[in-house]
Parts: sequence; C-alpha cells; structure tokens
Amino acid sequence: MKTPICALLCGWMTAASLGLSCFAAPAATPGRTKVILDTDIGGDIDDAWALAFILARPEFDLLGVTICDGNTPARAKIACKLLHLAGRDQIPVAVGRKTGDGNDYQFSWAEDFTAVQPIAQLAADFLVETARKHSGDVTLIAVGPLQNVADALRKDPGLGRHFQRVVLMSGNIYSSAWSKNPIAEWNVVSSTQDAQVVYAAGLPLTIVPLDSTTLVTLKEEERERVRAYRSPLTHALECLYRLWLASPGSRMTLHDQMAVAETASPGAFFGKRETLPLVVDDQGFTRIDREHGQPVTVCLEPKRDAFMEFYLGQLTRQHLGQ
Ligand SMILES: [Ca+2]
Repeated sequence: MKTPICALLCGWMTAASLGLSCFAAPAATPGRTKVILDTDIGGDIDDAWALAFILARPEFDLLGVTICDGNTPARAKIACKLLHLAGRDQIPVAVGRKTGDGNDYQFSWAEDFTAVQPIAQLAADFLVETARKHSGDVTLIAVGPLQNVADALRKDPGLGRHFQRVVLMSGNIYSSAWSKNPIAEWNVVSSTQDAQVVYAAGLPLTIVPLDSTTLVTLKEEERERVRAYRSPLTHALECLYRLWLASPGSRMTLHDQMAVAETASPGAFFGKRETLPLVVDDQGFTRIDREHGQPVTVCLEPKRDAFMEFYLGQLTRQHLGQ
C-alpha cells in the first residue's frame, strides 16, 4: 500500500532537488506573525501535520524549527525533509538536547535525507538569539517536552520579555476525553523539571491542554480530503501517517495543530479561555495553585468543526500549487 505513494513522492523529491518544485514559498504578507516551532516531530503524528499547517499558512513567518526530546538528530531529519518538500530550505532547523536513542517508524521516511542539514547552533541558543533579535514580535509554539525552552530560560531567565506569546500544547486541568480526572500530560511528565522551569518563568503563556485536544480527532473523510489534494506536502503527510498507523482504525488526535490554530487566531477556536495560576508538581500534573502559580491562559471548549475546516482549508490552499 505504501509503494505507489512513496514512488510518487520520490518523483517530486527529484523535481524539488533539481529546483523544479511545482510550487513556491508563499509570497510575503503584511503583518505576518513571526513564529518558532519547538517540536518532537516523529513520535506522534500531529507534529508533522502541525509543521505543515504553519508552512501552508502565508500569514505565518516561520523563523525556525527547534527539535526536542529523545533522538533529536533523527527527528530533525524529518523537519528538514518536510521543509525541503515545501520549498522552504532557508528555514533553519536547530537540534536540541538529545535525551534518548529511541527509534520510530516515521524516522525511516527521512533517515537517508541529506539535501538540507540542521544548523550547527543548539536549539536553546537559537531560541535565545532569535527571541532577542525579534524582541516583542515573535511567538514561540512549543508542542513537545520542554527541554529546549527550559534550557533557553537557563541561559537567559528574562527571555520571556522578548516573546509576544508562548503557546504550548501542554497539560491537563480538569478532565479530558481520555479520563474524567486530570492526568499527567506527556509533554509535561516526559521532562517534568523542564516543564517546572517553563511554567514558573513568568512567560506570556497560553496552553492548549488535553481538556481540549482529546476532543478533536481526524475523521477518515478528512484524511482523504488532505490525501486527495496531492501536493508534495500533503503526500508527505500521508506517507508519515501510514508509518504512524498502529492499526487501520487509528485516528490522529490533533493536539499540536490546535496550538498552531490558537496562534493563528487567538481565541477563535475555543468556547472559553480561563486565566489560571498554574504550577507543575513533581508528578507532572499541571495544578491550580493560587498561592504559587503563575498566570496562564488555558484554552477550553474547542470548536471542533470550525477548527477543522480552518485547518484543512489551510493544508489545501491553492498557493501550494495545485
Ligand atoms: Ca508533539
């Protein structure tokens, strides 16, 4: 089942390598939102689809991608290849602290990709330098465990003043579609001490927690709409999706894309946003603590259908060359 898609993709790869890509980077748009994406791409499937979301939206000016958690060099290859397929080789990818040697089926999609390499600068240094350079005018979207963001804060504890916003896919406050009680969310509990640094740093922080994201899963007909669009980027997403599928019945939960949507249009895709004093406890729970917590905007009550139409509309925009 994978062969025809991959063969088609290889054809596009060749065209892209020769500079014959059938689409170009979106034209500059006044008032673009400068963003950095910090991602553990290559584990769950939503990261790759979130990066494609940013690439497909010309209103975003993607300043760079930083890679966190586990086998970060292998993850970075996926980001580099996606950027290459989108004709965006100039966007830097910075590798973060390696915290493991694990492998993942999605890594195979990019393991032999060498046309674009990550930059030599470490992710945390890139975050500090880029935030300072665009002080007050950049939003950090962090959708993985928070090693890089915490490392950047260790280098510059006042880094928060440079960010317009920091939007995380992170945490669980009240409940979720998975549990009637809050659970220790992956991006927090995977690197709890780093999450504690980030939540305590006084950042202009917004989180999209499991309370919202677990309510938003991809229907088969929605996947088909993306697959049928047949751009290099959407074919790449389909290839990665197939590698990720644990079973034919698996469905993507769009955790990370909802953080991107919240960045694109603050508040538009949630019925309620609460400002809550939050701390991260030693077990990786995000707790309301009115004595010690820092204020965090928490996005709740997702507008599933409005979000999905917006998201799929971005992935299938005509500027991608079809
Ligand atoms: Ca992620």
